[in-house]
Amino acid sequence: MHKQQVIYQIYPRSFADANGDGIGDLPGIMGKLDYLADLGVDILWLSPIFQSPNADNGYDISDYEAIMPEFGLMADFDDLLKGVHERGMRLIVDLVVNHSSDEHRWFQESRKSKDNPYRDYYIWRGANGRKEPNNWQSFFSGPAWTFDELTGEYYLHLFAEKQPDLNWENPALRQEIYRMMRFWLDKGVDGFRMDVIPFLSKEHGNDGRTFPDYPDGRYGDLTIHANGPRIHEFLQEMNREVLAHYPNCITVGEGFGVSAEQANLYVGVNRHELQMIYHFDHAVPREEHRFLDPAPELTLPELKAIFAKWDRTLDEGPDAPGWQNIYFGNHDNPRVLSRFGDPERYHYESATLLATVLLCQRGTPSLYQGDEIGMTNCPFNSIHEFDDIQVKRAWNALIGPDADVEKQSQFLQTANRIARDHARTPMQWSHAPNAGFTNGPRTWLKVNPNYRDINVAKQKTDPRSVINYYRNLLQFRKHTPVLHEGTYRDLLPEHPTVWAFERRLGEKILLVVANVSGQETNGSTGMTGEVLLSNYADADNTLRPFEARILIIRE
Ligand code: ISL
Ligand code: CA
Repeated sequence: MHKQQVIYQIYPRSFADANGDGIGDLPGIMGKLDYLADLGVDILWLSPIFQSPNADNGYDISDYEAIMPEFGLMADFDDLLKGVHERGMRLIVDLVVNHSSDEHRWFQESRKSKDNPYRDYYIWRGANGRKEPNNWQSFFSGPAWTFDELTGEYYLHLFAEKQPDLNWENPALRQEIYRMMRFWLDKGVDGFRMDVIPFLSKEHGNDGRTFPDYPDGRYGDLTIHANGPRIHEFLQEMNREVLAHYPNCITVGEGFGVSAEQANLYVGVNRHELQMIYHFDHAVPREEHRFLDPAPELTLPELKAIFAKWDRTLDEGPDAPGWQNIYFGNHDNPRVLSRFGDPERYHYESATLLATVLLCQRGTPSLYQGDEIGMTNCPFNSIHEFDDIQVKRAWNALIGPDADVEKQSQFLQTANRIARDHARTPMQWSHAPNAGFTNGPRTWLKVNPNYRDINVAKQKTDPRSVINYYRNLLQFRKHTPVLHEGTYRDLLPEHPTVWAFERRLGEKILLVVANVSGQETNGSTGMTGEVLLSNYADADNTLRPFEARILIIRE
């Protein structure tokens, strides 16, 4: 079922604002369900919509069974879920259970005293004569431990101090999570995207209590916290206790820190853990030091190799086959069009090429809101224009108050390449003020100034537009089984600018040929066949800038 389907990720804060407060909300999404159904996507993934103080825009939950007031009421959610189902779509919510908000009542109780019944819902340790219990670092700069005066101990938070890690060693906590999952599934929710799920199990020392320092050479490498000793025990328990009782439940694991070789431990068909996982091998590296020392962008051969490796390893090994959720964009990465396309010179061609490559790969694709109209990175002119806690914490850690201008501009230049905010600027619906995202006077985050040129309304009526190419391609994909189950083979793995691959299912062979560059290819790629779909009106035997074609080969 999920192998034919396409996921569309909505970042509710930035999708559509129905009450004019400049913040996206559930009624806003409700108003766009016909748009989404018409686009042709199948499963909507909502980034967190639950009660939260928004230290990390909802990835810090203070009540797992209440809707964030800024987003609306539970009645709005019930209407939305009904509306999604009436249109034949499904809805999955974001399960953020590696950590909660420090404003969750569990944590408020836990911090009251060492013998509070909720104490062990979280991970508390003494300093043992050190500065912190060990040298673990947070994703959002600084130590992963914060001292709590009242009980004189530290609590663990791999993310912000307002995101204390939940203690999955505690069976009572696990049962609370399973009960909450059933609450949403019994309401009719169709499944979960599982936030940093590989991190639930933490590596303990031999005494079962101390946490070992980072080993030499891996200080601050947070992927070390993934794939802990009991992670598969916990996920198999979650499956036994919850997921197995809801056979249509969709589960997508955020596979941060999971290698291709480890993937089938999570998604192998007989593992009874998760249905699919997405990886980070092509995500933009964003550890703190990257804000001054950015990693070079992937070359095309490197990107192709990542896709080929993951496709191959899911078919190999004792737990094969597995399945993956593939993507180019999400709320944690800059816009894919700005990474691998050329929005200035070839906006339509490069946006539609990226759509073609992604939607013809093997795996369940996730589209990210706005990619279907070719939204791009946004110019942020000062640190004050950014919202993301990760950017702000890195700025404070790297650029103190007296940093020289050179260092400040270096940080801003890099943040304008890698920050997560690029994916979080308001969806661009029309050329109306604030891109039609809100009728109110302001928005919670800057609107990309290019919204007059790039917006839904302008493209809807244009037959040669990014969104209409997506609609056609989504329909094509829906009716082309070789794209669901067919094998994948990269035909030109070393070619510096052309991505050419084959999908094969029985006698059916499809070729996808894409020129991921602004230069026309010299001479033919030798890939010939009947053109089924292309982002150019005609086809000759060279590939023009960002030209993508889907060919059928009749053997
Ligand atoms: O900084 C990152 C990796 O270098 C981010 O991609 C992100 O922190 C990480 O991938 C985990 O992501 C998930 O958990 C975070 C939240 O900030 C992200 O938005 C979420 O997708 C904490 O819940
Ligand atoms: Ca609103």
